Amino acid sequence: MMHIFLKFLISFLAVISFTSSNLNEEKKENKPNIIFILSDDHTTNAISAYDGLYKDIAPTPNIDKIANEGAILKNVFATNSICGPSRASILTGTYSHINGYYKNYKGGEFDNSLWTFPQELQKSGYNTALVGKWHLASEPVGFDYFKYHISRGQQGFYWDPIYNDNGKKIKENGYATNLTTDFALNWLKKRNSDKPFCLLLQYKAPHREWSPDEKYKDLWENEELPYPDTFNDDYSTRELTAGNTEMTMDYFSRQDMKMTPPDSLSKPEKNKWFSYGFKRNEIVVLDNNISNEENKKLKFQTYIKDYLATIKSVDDNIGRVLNYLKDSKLEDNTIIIYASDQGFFIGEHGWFDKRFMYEESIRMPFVIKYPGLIKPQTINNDIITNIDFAPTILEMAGINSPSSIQGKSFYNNLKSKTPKDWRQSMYYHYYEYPFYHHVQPHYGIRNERYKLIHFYYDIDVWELYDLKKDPNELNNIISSKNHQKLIKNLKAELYNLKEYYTNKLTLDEMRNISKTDFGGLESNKGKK
Ligand code: SGN
Ligand code: CA
Repeated sequence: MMHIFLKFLISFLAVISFTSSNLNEEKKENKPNIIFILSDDHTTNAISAYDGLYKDIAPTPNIDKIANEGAILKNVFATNSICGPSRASILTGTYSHINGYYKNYKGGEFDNSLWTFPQELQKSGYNTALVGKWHLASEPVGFDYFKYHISRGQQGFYWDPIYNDNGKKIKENGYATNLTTDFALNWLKKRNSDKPFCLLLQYKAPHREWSPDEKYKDLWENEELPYPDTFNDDYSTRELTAGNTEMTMDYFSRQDMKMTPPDSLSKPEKNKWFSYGFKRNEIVVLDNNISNEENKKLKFQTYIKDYLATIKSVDDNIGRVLNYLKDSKLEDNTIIIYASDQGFFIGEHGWFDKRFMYEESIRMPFVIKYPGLIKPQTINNDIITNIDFAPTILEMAGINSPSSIQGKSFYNNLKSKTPKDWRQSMYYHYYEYPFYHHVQPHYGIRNERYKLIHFYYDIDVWELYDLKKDPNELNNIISSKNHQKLIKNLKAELYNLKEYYTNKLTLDEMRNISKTDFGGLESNKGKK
């Protein structure tokens, strides 16, 4: 009896494995659809799948669902932690010094004659679309359809946003995260279904000024949310770098704090009133009857609640996309990725914003689902960077990348088959200075355990962190006697990486690039 049962079980399993291998074969013939969802400034510390401080208070069930049904990547890093440059690296698979987009919009314009992965997909028969935040100044190339945020230097608005809809300027009514999803789903419903598709769905949220949807405005109203461990960092070992920024709670504006201006003000006066807080001598006080220390905490509470609430809308809307795929039977052959252009500080070191090579800023969230080809609950810890996205997406679509791009496909890593020669360290370089946020330009190297950084603009400071012993990067051990040999080796490896990625710029040339270019600001005036 047992024998017959076993025989039955074996043939049953054989049928299953045959069907699933057939399914995979079929997938190779039918090109997968791709939905690449990119948000703006979403730190892994605010995604429950990454196990951050707010995981129980503000869970992200839909992002977690992608991770659970596919892979979560724990060490994906931006190579220049700021919006436009990271987007340019994602699209071109190259470093800023190769694609030329070092700083945000007002410091330049992305050269749209460059090769990008959406163009390659379009050329290979994909139907392509971009909806939401673009932020690269020049017109998007490689899309059959685009509808992207304009106004405020292409940052766009949370409420009643204005879009460039295939060349037409359109003001829409409502909340940006919901609207951007509506437009993406509308395009998916109307697309030419004879072709595979690639949709870039790029949310403005949770970018500054962190405006939540009406229904989420008062979530956690009477609660005091927890503070990160380094909230009261006094920068004592890093005063010239970490200690001299414009990213502390002192730099929140009245608009960030959602204060109400007097009725009597004209529109320009109101704008000025709202932007109070940006300069060093302008400090927004929420309550005159409490200490500076208590005011700092109060400001953080407003900030963190608004930030997490905007993420709740992002997560809800990802849920809408997942439901659409399921209902329209597209789930099995669609790759879905969720990432953000860089990380963000949510009170760590007493900061908001990004830019620094410190962990919270460079680590990008990255979860991906590809049914049948990436195993559910895959966890990957390899060092991956934003220049690797383009070749990976193309390889999954069965398309070769040109040899001129610098990134490497991590498709094998996602299948738990990391190549033996996979990189052990990454090269980083941040340029924009002094606006916004006064972060000294720097470059550096990070491997699994150590991080070496050189700040060079108008200071000459090296920092070394042991991420194993000091994960919060509070102790700069550059002068430690025991580490001098390591520092020598890391420096050599850093210069090798710089050479490998062919960054031939001298320190003076790099300083020149860094200068905030007010001429650029003027010359970009009038551009959409
Ligand atoms: C705006 C923000 C800055 C932010 C940059 C870049 N100020 O200038 O706080 O660092 O964008 O952000 S704001 O008050 O005008 O919002 S990025 O994500 O586009 O790089
Ligand atoms: Ca950003």
